[in-house]
Amino acid sequence: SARRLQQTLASDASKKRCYEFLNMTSRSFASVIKELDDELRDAVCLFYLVLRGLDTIEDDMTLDLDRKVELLRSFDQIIYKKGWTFNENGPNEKDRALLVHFDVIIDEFLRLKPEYQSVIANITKLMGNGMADYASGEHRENTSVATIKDFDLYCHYVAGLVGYGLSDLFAASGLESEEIAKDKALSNSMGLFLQKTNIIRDYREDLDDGRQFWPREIWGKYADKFSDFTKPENKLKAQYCLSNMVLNVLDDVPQVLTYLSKLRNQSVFNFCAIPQVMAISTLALVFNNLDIFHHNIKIRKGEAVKLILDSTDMDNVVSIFRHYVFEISRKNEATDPNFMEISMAIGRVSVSC
Ligand code: PS7
Ligand code: MN
Ligand code: MN
Ligand code: MN
Ligand code: MN
Ligand code: MN
Repeated sequence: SARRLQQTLASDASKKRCYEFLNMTSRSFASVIKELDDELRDAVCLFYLVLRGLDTIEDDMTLDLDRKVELLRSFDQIIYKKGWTFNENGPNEKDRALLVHFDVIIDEFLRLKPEYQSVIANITKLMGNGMADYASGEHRENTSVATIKDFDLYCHYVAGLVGYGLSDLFAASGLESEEIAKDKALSNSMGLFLQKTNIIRDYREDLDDGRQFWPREIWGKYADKFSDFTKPENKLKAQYCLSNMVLNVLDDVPQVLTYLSKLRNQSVFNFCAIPQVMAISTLALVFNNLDIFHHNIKIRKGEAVKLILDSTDMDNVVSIFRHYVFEISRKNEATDPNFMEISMAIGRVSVSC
């Protein structure tokens, strides 16, 4: 009928706009999401956009705190409110356009199969509440994350939960077996490895934005103030603090490799593996690299392209991990207080792959 046709055309247009928002807001995920098979692609795209909206609220340091907490805690309901848009003014956070036109994302979210909708809403609820706890000062000392346990919990909320949700979507699509969604610790590690590496690399950017994610339990061993690492007289302390952070992240590598080895679908494998190989190469780049205390560093474009082309199967991914873990062990210095523990963590990675 004419009405059906009109609805189909409207839906094609809003789906197209969602993919435009994806290209606009995601540096790294857009290309791997677009390569996913079938209906899983749309579900993951909408999952990304919903969480990108939530993270934009979390990251907005100009928003009134009570209002922020209210939005974060109710975001899982907002995604069901047809026509909802974010109208508060305030300086432009770079992803704000997505929230201003959030009605488009809601329309497409509501067109997903109910199974996909409920996975996304469930994770959004858990993440939004976790973000709200941290934004309102729980688990923190002043502005910093206090303990390693708090650090792990924060990373669980903002990234480990993404791992849970993605595994649930893979299973719901039938492209992967139900097994992949059962081992929560493996899915959590997939997110933690990405998030912790991002937090190390973004030391300076986050500090300049007034945000501190490194746990005091680690950095407090090396300085009195988190910003002290930018001072030239603290170079050595900064290097040792950084190596302690890298040591902390290496913990998750064996679980990441175990998770990847369980995947069966090629498009899902590429989607999962590419961000992880980018992270291990970033980790090798930041290790003992004092530039991170002054400006943003990134792996070179050519290296990133090569990694994407090479991440085709488990054997190749294991070779890539071995290569970068070897780079880390080559840079590991005997005078570093973390030398021995880093050697042991590398040993654990080596037996796992
Ligand atoms: C749904 C693909 C594959 C089992 C927006 C992918 C920000 C590192 O510093 O944007 O804010 O710029 O560079 C992604 C597990 C989450 C964890 C988390 C959702 C992998 C909102 C990614 C992405 C699980 C909270 C992006 C966690 O970093 O950060 C989808 C398996 C969003 C994944 C945030 C961070 C993601 C992140 P920045 P980025
Ligand atoms: Mn980023
Ligand atoms: Mn954030
Ligand atoms: Mn962010
Ligand atoms: Mn970051
Ligand atoms: Mn950022």
